[in-house]
Amino acid sequence: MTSGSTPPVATKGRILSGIQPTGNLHLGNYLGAIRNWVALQNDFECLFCIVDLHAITVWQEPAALTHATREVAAGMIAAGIDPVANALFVQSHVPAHAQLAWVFNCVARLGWLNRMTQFKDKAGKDREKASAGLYVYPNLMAADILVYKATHVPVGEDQKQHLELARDIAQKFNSDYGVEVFPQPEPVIRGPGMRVMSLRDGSKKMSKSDPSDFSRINMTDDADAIAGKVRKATTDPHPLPDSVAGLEGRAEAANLLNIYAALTDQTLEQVVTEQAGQQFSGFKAKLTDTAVAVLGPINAEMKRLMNDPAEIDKVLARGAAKANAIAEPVLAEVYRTVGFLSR
Ligand code: AQP
Repeated sequence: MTSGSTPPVATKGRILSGIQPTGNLHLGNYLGAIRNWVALQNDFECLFCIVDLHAITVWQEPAALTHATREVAAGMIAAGIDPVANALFVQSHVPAHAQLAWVFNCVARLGWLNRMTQFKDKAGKDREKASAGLYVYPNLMAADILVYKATHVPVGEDQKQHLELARDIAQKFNSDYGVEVFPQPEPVIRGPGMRVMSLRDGSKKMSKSDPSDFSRINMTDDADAIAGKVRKATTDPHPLPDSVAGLEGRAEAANLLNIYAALTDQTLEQVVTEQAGQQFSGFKAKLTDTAVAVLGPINAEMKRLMNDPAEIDKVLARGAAKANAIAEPVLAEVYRTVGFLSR
């Protein structure tokens, strides 16, 4: 580890965004996160982290994890993330994430972690069998953010509680040691911030780890696969309503209309008015065409990038070098503050 002074945060603010290489990127990742990150690049200094340390909090097949790590990188670049202007890197390539997370394991209180709803959701009924890593996942997420002194974090609804915890950890560290090492990272919400639900069950979010591939539209799906999945998407026997209120109790219809609205950059109200009284068959055909038009070019670029894994690895190595240059001095500052003997 090198020491020295911490590089200043860019005046426009620094953003840390993370994504797990736990499988295929899907439409939820694209509409709920990546598309917004692309827009944020213009206004902030951005660090995009492929969080493989988080991924192994639940079992990952090693070869699949390696493949997914490159595929997520390809998907982000194909969707418009600029890896030259920003840093796109793999979390395990920047050791300071795990090193700072250990310090945070000693700052965060058990009571704080016990309140994390995502642990309860992901651990399920058999909590005793969940990994210790899944339990302390929020401390690692705090380290992901604070090791860069990030000022802003784009968060979905499901990550808000973890960002609050990162803020609590930053504050407790500063006050325990009587320092001002960490800023209070702010949530940033840009775009519709939508939650895309499973195509099979409108009450579950679209997810990489859902065992049914028909539950999601992958960013790698071709036009035929998209058409097949939209055709098989769960619906109900009624025509589409003429008001948003008419979507009450119709989670699957609401999900498809929300997806269409996001893909066409319209509000849900506009789409409901436009599609009022339509049968699902006609609407699904429109939705398919729109999804293919948006995802087709991304899909083609992803395939091109995946044909040259060495080039992806090079991009990620450059990203890691940039990230390490920011993170190492922050970790050194933390170690000095804590009182670790310098090497
Ligand atoms: N269905 C979704 N709708 C909107 N946004 C979503 N995101 C994920 N699913 C949806 C957002 O994508 C970003 C990266 O997510 P992640 O990969 O770090 O973790 P996740 O939220 O746990 O995603 P998955 O697909 O559900 O992965 P698994 O199955 O491994 O848990 C985040 O900003 C997230 O909000």
